[in-house]
Amino acid sequence: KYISLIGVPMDLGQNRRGVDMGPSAIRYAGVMDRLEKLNYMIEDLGDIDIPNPGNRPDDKGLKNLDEVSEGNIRLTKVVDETAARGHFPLVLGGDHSIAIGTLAGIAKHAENLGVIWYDAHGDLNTGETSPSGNIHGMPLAVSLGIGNEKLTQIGKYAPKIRPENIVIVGARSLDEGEKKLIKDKGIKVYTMHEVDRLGMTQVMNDTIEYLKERTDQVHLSLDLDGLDPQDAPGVGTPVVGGLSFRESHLAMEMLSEANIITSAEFVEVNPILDEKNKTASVAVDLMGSLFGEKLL
Ligand code: DIR
Ligand code: MN
Ligand code: MN
Ligand code: MN
Repeated sequence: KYISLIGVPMDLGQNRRGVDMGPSAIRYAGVMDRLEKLNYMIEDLGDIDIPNPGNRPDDKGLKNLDEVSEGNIRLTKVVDETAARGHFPLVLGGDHSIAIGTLAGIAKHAENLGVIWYDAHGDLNTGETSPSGNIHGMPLAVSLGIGNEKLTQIGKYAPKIRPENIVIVGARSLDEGEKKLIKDKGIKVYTMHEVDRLGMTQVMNDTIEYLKERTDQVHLSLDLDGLDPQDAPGVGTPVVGGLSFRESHLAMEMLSEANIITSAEFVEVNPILDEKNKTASVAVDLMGSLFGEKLL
């Protein structure tokens, strides 16, 4: 089996500089060695070229719209080619706006793509509902075909995913427009309340069963801020009360056993805000579990 690493040094989808160094931080934390030990063939495709930020007013409330769009168009092409070669695309972020390109590249290779959105946030905003104008709060809406055309039309088709094929895990910060979209579209969400009540074992069992019934491939989009800031401090928008390292580790092991994940991205690693590269190390630990690492 082949895994292709794709770095995306994108920091224009949000306000905190430094997340563009996420791919370097994850490589430094030893992702190649870790996955090679699991008997995968790994190729590192290097980093996608991200345009410099322009010096002009926001586009209808969307910050750096043209640059985020162009970066994602380039990412779409690389993910598409990677999937076409039968490799597993493993995308390293970079802020979460890059999920727009990852999903645009991968979705055309599936009949019915499923998505696990592991995140403190819903990332279901549009220019109209966003409190920040930051595109990293919008990629899930964009992938549903909702939002600015310069984003929804990347890959020249929309939508990339159906609302009933999405499962959000770890949510604890949702804006009003996002709550409305979740209700209107019937998107399945395991908030922290459900994780507390049911435990991660049942949450993942239900998630796996749900996606197995209705999808043929599943993309894992893992925002490190889904974890609690104690375990993953190097993120731009930390929210207290998050998923623990242990819960996340278990979730990855269960996904590995179920063998349903066909592409993944680990995003929002910001080494400038981190403590001794802890968050990148956690990302690599989780990748290890996702790809089958076991103690015994
Ligand atoms: C907030 C924060 N909902 C926004 N979103 C974040 O700006 O749209 N997503 N941090 O990961
Ligand atoms: Mn930069
Ligand atoms: Mn996110
Ligand atoms: Mn988030």
